[in-house]
Amino acid sequence: MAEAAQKLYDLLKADANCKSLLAKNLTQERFDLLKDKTTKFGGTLADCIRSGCENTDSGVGVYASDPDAYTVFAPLLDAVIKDYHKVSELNHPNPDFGDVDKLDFGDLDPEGNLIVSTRVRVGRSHDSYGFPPVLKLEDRVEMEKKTVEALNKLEGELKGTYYPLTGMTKETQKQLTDDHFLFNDSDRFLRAAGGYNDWPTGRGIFFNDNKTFLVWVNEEDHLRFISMQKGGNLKEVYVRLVKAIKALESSGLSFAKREGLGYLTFCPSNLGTTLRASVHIKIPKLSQTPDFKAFCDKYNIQARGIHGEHTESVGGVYDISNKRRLGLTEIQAIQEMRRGVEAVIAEEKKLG
Ligand code: ADP
Ligand code: CIR
Repeated sequence: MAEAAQKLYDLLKADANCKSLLAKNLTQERFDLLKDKTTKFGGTLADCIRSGCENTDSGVGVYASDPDAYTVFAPLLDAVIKDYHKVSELNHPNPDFGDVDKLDFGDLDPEGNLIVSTRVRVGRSHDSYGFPPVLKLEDRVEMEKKTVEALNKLEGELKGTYYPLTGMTKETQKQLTDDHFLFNDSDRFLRAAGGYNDWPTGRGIFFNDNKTFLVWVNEEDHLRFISMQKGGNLKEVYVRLVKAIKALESSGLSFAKREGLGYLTFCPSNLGTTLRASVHIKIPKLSQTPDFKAFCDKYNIQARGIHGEHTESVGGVYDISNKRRLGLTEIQAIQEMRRGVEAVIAEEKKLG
């Protein structure tokens, strides 16, 4: 067990240029302290660091093997979490979605010139199961069954149908992915972490008729709830997601949570609120300025390509979202994204 971790650690140390949070925070002292430990789900240090050691161009480089890893491997994971979310203490507040009847924002781009679409997602984990490195095929199948039972209870605007990946034609999968609704198995960071083990068994997507509310089952996290639509109406998208979270939390499912860390997810970058609110936005001018990255950092926003993390922009359209998810409430994360997007729009117009 320790040998597997040692081999991986050697790979990490062999890349002197590695800038990941793993490389920064996995000191020899922490490695020695953790290398022989195992979680109650059977997770090891090797399971947590494999992706970052095999992919030294990782930004974060760590995935938790299971919910218990956040306790057993806390000396490493806490340091990475503080670094990513820019907090000095791990005292994540209780969920607070704000008063959805009194939101002080609506459409972030009322003229409809720049924002192509808006999406807000959260992740949830079943508290009785581990994360991909320790999951067995039967676990995924069981989780899928429990999840679909809960999803089938949704009503009104949230009512929809579950489409398992097993049996879905390649054409349908491609179309849904190209249209930004479905995930695929092309992320090498997630693959190295065990995220695609037994692919595609146990995975699938649920959505309503309008494809404005979707649930990913057993992608990176056990569950991802997604609200999205064309245009820039953040209010409509957010209110729908809050409604869905509340409905699913009272549907019999029990989600992994930890005092001070909020909701637990596979990747430590998603902990806490687990909320990522994004727009696809046309910013051909701002994105070409040398200060684009610094501009994003200033507003705690992150720019991604339009086919998801680690992809490129197409035609000057970027995915702009809140970067921090822990140490602030859901409504504060939304407001952080909103302020960032408003600043991006103002800057793009100024440059025009
Ligand atoms: P996440 O962290 O939410 O899983 P990814 O970066 O992997 O995000 O993106 C997942 C999918 O969601 C991709 O297909 C991406 O294009 C799509 N997506 C993200 N934000 C938006 C948006 N605002 N509008 C449309 N699609 C989006
Ligand atoms: C990295 O470290 O760059 C990848 N493991 C991705 C980190 C954050 N993204 C994610 O969880 N999807």
